[in-house]
Amino acid sequence: MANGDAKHEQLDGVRADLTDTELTTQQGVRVDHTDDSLQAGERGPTLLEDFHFREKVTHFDHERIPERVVHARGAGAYGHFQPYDGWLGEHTVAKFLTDPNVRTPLFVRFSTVAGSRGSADTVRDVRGFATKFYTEQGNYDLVGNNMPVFFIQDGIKFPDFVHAVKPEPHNEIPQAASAHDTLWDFVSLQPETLHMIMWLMSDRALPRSYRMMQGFGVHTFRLVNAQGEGTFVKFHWKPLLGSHSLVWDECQKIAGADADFNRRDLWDAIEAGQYPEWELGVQLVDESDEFAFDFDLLDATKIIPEEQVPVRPVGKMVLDRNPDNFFAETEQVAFHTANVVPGIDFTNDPLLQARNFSYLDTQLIRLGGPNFAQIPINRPVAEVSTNQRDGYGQQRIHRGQTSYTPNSLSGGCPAIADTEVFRHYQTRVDGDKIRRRSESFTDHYSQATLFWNSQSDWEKDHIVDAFRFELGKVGHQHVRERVLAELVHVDPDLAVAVAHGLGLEPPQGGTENHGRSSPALSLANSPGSAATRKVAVLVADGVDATEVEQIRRELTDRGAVPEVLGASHDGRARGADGSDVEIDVAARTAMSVVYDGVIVPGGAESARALAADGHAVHFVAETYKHHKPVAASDEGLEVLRRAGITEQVSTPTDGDGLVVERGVVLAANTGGALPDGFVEEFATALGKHRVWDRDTAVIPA
Ligand code: HDE
Repeated sequence: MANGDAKHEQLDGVRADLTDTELTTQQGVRVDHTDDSLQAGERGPTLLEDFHFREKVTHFDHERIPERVVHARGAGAYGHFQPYDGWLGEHTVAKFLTDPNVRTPLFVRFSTVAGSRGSADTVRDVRGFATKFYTEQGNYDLVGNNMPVFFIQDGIKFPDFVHAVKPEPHNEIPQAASAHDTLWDFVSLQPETLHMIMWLMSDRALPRSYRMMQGFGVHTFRLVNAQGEGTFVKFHWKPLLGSHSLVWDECQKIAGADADFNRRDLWDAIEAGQYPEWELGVQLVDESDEFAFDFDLLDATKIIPEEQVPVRPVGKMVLDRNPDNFFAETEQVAFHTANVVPGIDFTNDPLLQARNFSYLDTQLIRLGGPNFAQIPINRPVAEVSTNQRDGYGQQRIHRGQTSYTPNSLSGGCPAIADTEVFRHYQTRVDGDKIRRRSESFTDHYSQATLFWNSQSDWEKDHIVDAFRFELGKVGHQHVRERVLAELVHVDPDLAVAVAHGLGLEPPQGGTENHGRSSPALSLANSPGSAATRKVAVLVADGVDATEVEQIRRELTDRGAVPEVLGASHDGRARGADGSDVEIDVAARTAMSVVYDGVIVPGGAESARALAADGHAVHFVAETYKHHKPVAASDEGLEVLRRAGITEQVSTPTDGDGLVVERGVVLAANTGGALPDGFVEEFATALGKHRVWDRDTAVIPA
C-alpha cells in the first residue's frame, strides 16, 4: 500500500520543536538578554550595532504577507483520500482515484470568500473547499466551493464581481457581508448571478460546520483514460455527517460570541479524534452527450441535476490532523486549478480558463516569488526535477553545470519523461477571434427557478427572509426595485414575498415557473446523527447530580459532546445529594448559539436559581427559537416555563414519564433517574439537526 503518511514524513524534516532549546539569533548566536536594547548609557539612545534588536524588530516588521484577495479567512487540516475500488479506471489514468491500495495524503483549506483574515466565520457567504492531493504523480488541487455554481460565467468579470461584494471602496464598510448597495447593484445588472444568488440566500451560505457541508468542483472538468479518451466530470464532496446549516439570527450572534466558530469546530473535532469524512463522487457525461442538455456544460452557473446524472461514489476523504502552525501551513498553502495530474484535464469553461491564469499569478505576489512550490506545505511528495532555478527563496542547491534542455553536459538530465507523463487532452480547436458570450450561456433563470422549486417550505421562508434582510440594507431604492424585477423571472411568488417585506409594489410580468425540481438540492432530508453535536447542560447548586451524570454518559456514548454550564459560578456545583458536579464552562461566558441543544436537569434549588436567572432563561428560550432540541426534567421544567416554551407543547402530567413534542423532551416524576428514552429522544432530535414546525416568532430571544 502506498504510504498515506508520505507527506508527514517529508514535513517531519522541517517541523521544529523548540522544547529544551536555548534562545539564539537567526544566525545561531546564543542570546542571554532579549528584554532591553543596547543603549549608550541607561537613559541613552539605542545603538545601531545592536544586531539582536535589529534582527528581532526587522523580522517583526516583515511578518505580514498580503492576505488572499478573496478567501482570506480560512482553516486547514491534513488528511488522506482512498478510492473504494477501481471502477473509475475506465475513465481516467489518475492513480489516486482508481487504485484502492493508494492512500493519498492531502491538505484541505476551508474559507469564507468576502471577509478579510480577521473577519467572523458565520457570515452569509460562499465557503471555499480547496483540497491539495499530494499524489505519487504530482500535486492535484481541487479548488472548489460549497455551492455547485458560480456568480459569473467568464473570468474577466471576476474583478467586477469581487469589487462589488467586498466592502465598499470609499469607507471599507461592510466587512464580510453581501448586504450592501454595490453587491446588489451588480446583481441587478448582471442576471447571470441569479442562480448563485439563490444559493447564497439559502441556508447553504450558513454552514453549521465545515464538517457538515458539501463541496463541489463547480466546473465541468475532463477525465482522460489510457486510450486518451475524455469523459466530462463534475466533482462532489458529500459529508458523512450530512449537510446542515445555522439560522441567520444565530449566525449574527455567533459572530460576536465566537468569531472563530467554524474554525474552532474543525480544530476541536480533529483534536477529539472525531475525524470529519467526505465521500468523493463524480457525475460523468460522455463526450458524445456534450450537447444533450438544455444548458451548456461549459457554463459554471449551471448544475447537472443529480436526478439526470447520478453522483457515483469514488472514495473517501478523512481529515485527521491539525496543522502545527497556522501561518506556515494554512496561510502559505497555495492552490492552483492548473495543478492537475495525468488523467484529469480542463474544459473550455471560460471561468476555469481564467482561474488557470489567476492562481499562479496571485501566489507570486502573495508568497513573494517563483519558488513558493518549495514551501513545505506546497511541496509535492512526487520527485521534483526541473531546470527552473534562482529567484527569491530558492531552497534547493542544484548541483551540476547545466540548467537547460537539451543538454549533453549532464547526460541530457533531467531527461524527458516518457511514462506517466501529463499529456494535454487532444482536441481540435478553431474559430474566429471574438469577444462574445456564447448563445448557449444566455438562460439565467431556469436553474434559479429549479433551485427555488426544490426547496422545502422552511427553506423557502429562509430565502425570502434573506432577500428581505439583504435588500433591506440597500439604500438605493432603484437597486431594490431592479432586483425585484429580476426575481420575478425566477418565481413570481418569491418576488411578491420579498416585495412585501420591503414594502414595495410587487413587480409585474415575469416568467411562468416551469415547475421542475431536483430533490437533491434541498437540505431537508440530509442525514445526520447526534455525533459531534455540542449540548449545554445548565446547572446551578442543588442540581440532581445523578441526572447530570446520566446525561453526560448517555450523550457521550452517542458521540455527542456535553458541556455542563454552571449558572452562578465556575468550578464545581454542589449536587442535591451533596456530591460535586464538575462544571465545564461558566454559563456567563457562553451563549446558546454555540450549542446544538440544551438540557435542564432536575433539582429544586438548581431549577429555582436558573428560573430566576435572566441569562439562563434567555439561553433556553434562544435555543428553542433557533429550532434546536430542548429537554428538561422535573423542576427543570420551570426554566422552560419562564422561557415561554411549555406554552407551546404539552407538559407531562402525573403518571406521564416522558413527553416528546417538536424537539422538546420533558420528563416528570423521575425520582432520581431519568426515564428510559429521555436522552435517546433528545439525541434523535439532535441528529435531525433542527425542528422546523415551531412557532418561534413569539419567543422573546
Ligand atoms: Fe477562486 N481565487 N477565483 N474561485 N478560489 C482564489 O487564489 C479566482 C472561483 C476558490 O484556500 C485566489 O490563492 C478567479 C471559483 C477557493 O487558498 C485567486 C475566479 C471557485 C479559493 C482566485 C475564481 C473558486 C480561491 C485568491 C474566476 C470555486 C481559496 C488567493 C475566474 C470552484 C483557496 C488564491 C485557498 C482563491 C481567483 C472563481 C474557489 C485570486 C479569477 C469558481 C476555494 O487566485
